[in-house]
Amino acid sequence: MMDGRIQMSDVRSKKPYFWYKNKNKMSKITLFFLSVLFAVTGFVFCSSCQSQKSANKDIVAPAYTKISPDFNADSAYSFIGKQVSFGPRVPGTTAHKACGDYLSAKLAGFGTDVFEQKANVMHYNGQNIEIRNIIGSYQLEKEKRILLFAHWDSRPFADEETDPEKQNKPISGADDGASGVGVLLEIARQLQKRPTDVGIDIIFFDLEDWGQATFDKNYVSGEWWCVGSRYWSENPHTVGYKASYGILLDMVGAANATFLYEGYSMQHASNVVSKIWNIASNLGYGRFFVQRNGSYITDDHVPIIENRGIPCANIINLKDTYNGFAPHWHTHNDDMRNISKETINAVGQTVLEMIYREK
Ligand code: AHN
Ligand code: ZN
Repeated sequence: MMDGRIQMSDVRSKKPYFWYKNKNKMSKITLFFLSVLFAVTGFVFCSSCQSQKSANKDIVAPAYTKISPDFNADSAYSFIGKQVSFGPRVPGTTAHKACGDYLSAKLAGFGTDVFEQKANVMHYNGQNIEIRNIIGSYQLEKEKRILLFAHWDSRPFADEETDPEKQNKPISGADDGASGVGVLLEIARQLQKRPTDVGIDIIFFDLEDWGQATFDKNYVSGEWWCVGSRYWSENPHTVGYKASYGILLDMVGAANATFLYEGYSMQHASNVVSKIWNIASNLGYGRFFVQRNGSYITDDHVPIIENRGIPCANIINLKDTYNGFAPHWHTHNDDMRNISKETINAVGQTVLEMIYREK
């Protein structure tokens, strides 16, 4: 009983096997093994704690490294203001001609190969309108290409106004038209400084916004929206033009804009949409790029999807209003007061990041 060996009675009394009735007799060897055991379990436990901590850190805050150059919202803002300063860019007017010349010169100045596509189309009112699509291309030798586009014309009437007097006047279109073009001009300025791995084509489409007015009682059936992009989609400036995908910027300038998942974009380019919206979220622009379904909008991306088979995503400010758009849409409130540098920065930086990540 007193020789230090384990007794059956000790086991039954649930004392651990290394329990000794006489602690003084605990052998030095046993003490040594015990301390080794504690040291090893302590080390294993602590190191597993450490790795657990760093694993948790990775899950909570995934590191995202922006690889694109900084988009300059002041610069984009000034390009929007310049377009608006010409007056409404209604096809057939001197303001339209002057703004077209400005856009073409800007694209050339930013180092693109410029191609202007001109054509005459018959519109629903019997008017013959000359359209002018303005195209700027980077690195034409590259086979893999991405298409970025916006419309540069502005609507000849303000049919969302209630006063008939106001309805018949053309809108400034700071958001509806000029914003997308302004953001793309700033992207072009960045592309001149540092090229992407893929080729980029920028197209400013004409005659997007002369769809028949809601107040017009002589309804004429036909495709009266997106005429410039439809023309180009059937007659591309280079034979068999192809791009991996396209991104349309339409009404991307308003404060608190919400870019929902537009219907046709989801139907034909859901992978492009998820990439764009994920990048926006990673860059901290989730407030603008809301991950929620929006409505289907007949816009410049539709003829390009249909006729060229290019998957296109539309970045467009969609709202839960009766017409689906922001309150200034097709009214005289669509002027520079609506343009937010925060919004154009979110859009410009997201699109830049998207194209600089392309290999
Ligand atoms: C429709 O209202 C069906 N499409 C409008 C597309 C548009 C007009 N984008 C800007 N202005
Ligand atoms: Zn419009």
